[in-house]
Amino acid sequence: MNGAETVLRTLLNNGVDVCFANPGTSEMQFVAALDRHPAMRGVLCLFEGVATGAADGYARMTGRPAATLLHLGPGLANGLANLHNARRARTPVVNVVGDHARSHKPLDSPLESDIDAAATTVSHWVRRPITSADIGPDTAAAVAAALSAGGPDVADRSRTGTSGAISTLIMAADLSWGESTPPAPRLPAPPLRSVAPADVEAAAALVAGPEPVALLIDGAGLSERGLRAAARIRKATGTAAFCPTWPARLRRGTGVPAIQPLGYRAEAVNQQLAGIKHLILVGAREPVASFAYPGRPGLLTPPGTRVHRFVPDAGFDVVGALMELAEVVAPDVVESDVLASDGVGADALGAGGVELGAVAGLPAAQGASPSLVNEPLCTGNWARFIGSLLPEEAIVVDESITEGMNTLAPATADSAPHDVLGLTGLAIGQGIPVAAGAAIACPERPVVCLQADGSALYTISGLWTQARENLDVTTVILNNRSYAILRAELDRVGGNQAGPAASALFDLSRPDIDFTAVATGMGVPATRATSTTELAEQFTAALATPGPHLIEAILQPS
Ligand SMILES: Cc1ncc(C[n+]2csc(CCOP(=O)(O)OP(=O)(O)O)c2C)c(N)n1
Repeated sequence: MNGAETVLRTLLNNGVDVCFANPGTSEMQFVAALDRHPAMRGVLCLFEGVATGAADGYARMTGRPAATLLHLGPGLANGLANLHNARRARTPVVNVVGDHARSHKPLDSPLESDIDAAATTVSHWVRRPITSADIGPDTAAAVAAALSAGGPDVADRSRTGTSGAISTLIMAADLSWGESTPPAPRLPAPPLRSVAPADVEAAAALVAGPEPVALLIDGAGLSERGLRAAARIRKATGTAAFCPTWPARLRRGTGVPAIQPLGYRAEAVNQQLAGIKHLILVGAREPVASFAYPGRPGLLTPPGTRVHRFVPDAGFDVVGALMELAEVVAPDVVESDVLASDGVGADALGAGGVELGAVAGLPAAQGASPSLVNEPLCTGNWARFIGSLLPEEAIVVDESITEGMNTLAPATADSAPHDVLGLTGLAIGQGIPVAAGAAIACPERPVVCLQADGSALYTISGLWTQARENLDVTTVILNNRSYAILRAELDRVGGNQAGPAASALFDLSRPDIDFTAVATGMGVPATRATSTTELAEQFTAALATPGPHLIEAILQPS
């Protein structure tokens, strides 16, 4: 057995059986070993950002890491942006990066670069096996490290969401082709940590006390069990709850207590948190503005609000902590009493506190026909139609950027129950790859990728992987033919009105990009919609036919 085979077999022993790959010469031994071990599913990605994004989507849905197979420093570097998103999502990923044989490295051949430096920017764990005896144990350690931020076992992770990290194993070619020792057995993942009883009591005192309190929940707390526990707390005490703008994974829809995402812009968050005296972090980071703006604070917590780190990070048992808190402050409210209408949004807060489950004017839940006013598609209407037609147990990948920023959450609060996967690290180009990975993770569930046009183009070749693997993904390109968010940002940083030179850098026309032609060329059947009726018809037809589809929704300026 050679070293590459030891890596592959150790990955399999440790529950890693999908590998999103873009290989080169230094990874050929690993590629050859795939034929001897069909239990490992190799998935070809035509750009490394697709491989790393797909690994992220896969693990967000299974709780188990996938492997990526990347070609030296440049291959890893091409995948960094989506590894950054995965790191921010706390997704477990195991990168296997090939390197030159050690005898070859001093020759400074063309692909020689500092792989370790590139890996360190996103990885929680980086290691190079030194001898053949290290290969099995180091590979097992890579998987354990990816799961190190918590999770008692694989089955539990898949129910509750991920709390992992990025591991990068760098394999010198001579170790890959050399004779190796046997694969290593499974290493247990470390258990989630529990919150101390004193911390539960302290949080309970705040929640049950006289001053306005809000929970900010992330990680596994956004699973159905977590949201039900938060809804119990709210029902007994009136405590509001929020989640990040674009969480890694959020359960939403009928029967699921709704939670209000914090707005993307500071002004919205200021409104949402106005009057709150205590903000209790439950597996969430303190809210900060995504960027600095002249004269504006970066921290979004209002000056009079105290922040309490009840569940410091997702390495803790977030759901368990919420349930313990619910037991203390809401012992008489049982889970079955908590309906979607008991959402944990901030409706009690006045300005800015709109409970998503109760937003007026939305189409009825899935199955009922929305009032189909046939009008040109625009920012204001597409989400309502998608929301009303969303199938049961859909996985919604949200890279809708400006087009869904304020509309998607309310439009889907009453949709059939589904999971939403968000743009955690704001490195765009995540949607199409994450959708591919999620579809491989959950072949029985429909995946709906709501994809802004500019962001789509970074990793558009992921459509080809969706076609190659015949994945059940319906991509809706929200085509406003611009980097719309950047127009607003120019103004917000004090850059004044965009003149012709600045405008040219936000404009995706001249020429218009024909997404239906691009998709068809990659093997994904595609249609174009310009009106709400066309979108509804094409979306329904795409969902009814297995395999990937793309709908290019041409949006008029609102
Ligand atoms: C990797 C990366 N490169 C560049 C950016 C900067 N950026 C943020 S949003 C954006 C444009 C997004 O345009 P689009 O996807 O069409 O969405 P829209 O703003 O039109 O809603 C860019 C270039 C980024 N966030 N990440």
